[in-house]
Amino acid sequence: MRVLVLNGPNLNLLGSREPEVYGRETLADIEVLVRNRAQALGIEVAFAQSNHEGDLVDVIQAHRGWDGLILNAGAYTHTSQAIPDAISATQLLTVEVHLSNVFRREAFRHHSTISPVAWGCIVGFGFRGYLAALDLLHGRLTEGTVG
Ligand code: CA2
Repeated sequence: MRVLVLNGPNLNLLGSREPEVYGRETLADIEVLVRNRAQALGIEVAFAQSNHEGDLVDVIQAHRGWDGLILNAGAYTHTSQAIPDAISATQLLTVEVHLSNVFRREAFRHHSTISPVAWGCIVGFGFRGYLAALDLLHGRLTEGTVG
């Protein structure tokens, strides 16, 4: 089982500012936590981050045929048409993750262009959202159920 964990713009800055919104963990910390959980579950993971929308599309396309995608597209969540198109084109089973509870924040963060093409969305649980996404993908892919 192969899962891509993809992070969008500014998430490379995690841990440096706004810990009350995004937590104290750096993206490298989150990668270690995800890799440890993935190893325990027998999942191969690839981790990537980019500040550029087209790069995110390229990475998604390059992982066509993988089993799952855990995606925090950052602010592109609210604007991108190309990223959901890439998800639709590759048919990657996608869990959308947001560290913060976007529904407690500004109205522009309440809309996601990713959600309509995602299996589901996890918001507001900080780094734990990535671990939950991994568990959910593992459950669905091993049980063969849709839910
Ligand atoms: O809550 C999330 O995970 C977001 O995807 C984070 C995005 C934001 O635009 C979305 O609305 C919700 C922003 C990520 C910015 O990350 C920073 C990290 C450290 C310091 C400043 C920004």
